[in-house]
Amino acid sequence: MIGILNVTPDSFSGDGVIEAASAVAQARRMVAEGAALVDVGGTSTRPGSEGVSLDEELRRVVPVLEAVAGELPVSIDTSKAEVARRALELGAVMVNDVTALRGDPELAGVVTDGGAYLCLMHMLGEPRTMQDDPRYDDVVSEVVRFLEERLAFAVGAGIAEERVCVDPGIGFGKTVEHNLELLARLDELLALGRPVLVGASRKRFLGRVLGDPQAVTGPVSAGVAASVLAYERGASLFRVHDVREHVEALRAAQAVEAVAS
Ligand code: HH2
Repeated sequence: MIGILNVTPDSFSGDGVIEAASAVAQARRMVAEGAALVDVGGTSTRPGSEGVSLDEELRRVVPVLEAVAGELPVSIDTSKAEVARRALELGAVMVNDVTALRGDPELAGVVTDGGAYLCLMHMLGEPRTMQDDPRYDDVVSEVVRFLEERLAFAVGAGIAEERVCVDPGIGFGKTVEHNLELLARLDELLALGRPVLVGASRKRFLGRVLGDPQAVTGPVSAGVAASVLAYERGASLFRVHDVREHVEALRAAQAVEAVAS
């Protein structure tokens, strides 16, 4: 389980904290609730967002990383090589890049040199415009092909394949139907031979499935259902806001599976 720690004023779920002290408290709580990793991010990638400058991103995440990265297992949610470099120096163990190494040409080298784990995520377009009428012939095979190509790129850049996980990028350039199809056919991503990470937590498609066409978030309960279904289809990493609820739900799902197998 990966707990989300948004050090932002504008994250879509409204959970962002900008005060280092509250961020640290939130990180400790998530680990106590069962998170194996805390994913620290200093820039919102919600639909329509513009991104922030390097200085601003560093100003947000460095104090939090200084306080927690030595004490707790931390990943850094960034596409910027300099942010990743500082985070790894401060003790982060994974880089979570929503651009899958397409955003900053220096990032692959930073991951290689730091011996870090890496998450490669699929996104169609960029956050500012990604929800403007995204189209695919077959969303699942296109996402698989993209991740396969990015995985080969990462390995070619010297990143150890066994350190990489892949993520279909729920909500990143996808309609409600695309997100549902990716979850329904998540097992097709297992062909890549890497652990599959899913981030459905509180995302807007869940609110829209429940009948609100203008929803910008979805309820925790619906996110938990999506994670359990993803788990059943082979996902092994879950990036979530609500750690306790997900840990409990997945433990129950595991107990059922243990009897079934
Ligand atoms: N989703 C968000 C951000 N980073 N990284 C991965 N690997 N997978 C995801 O699905 C993913 C991600 C968006 O969620 P959040 O961080 O809560 O919101 P915001 O970007 O608005 O801060």
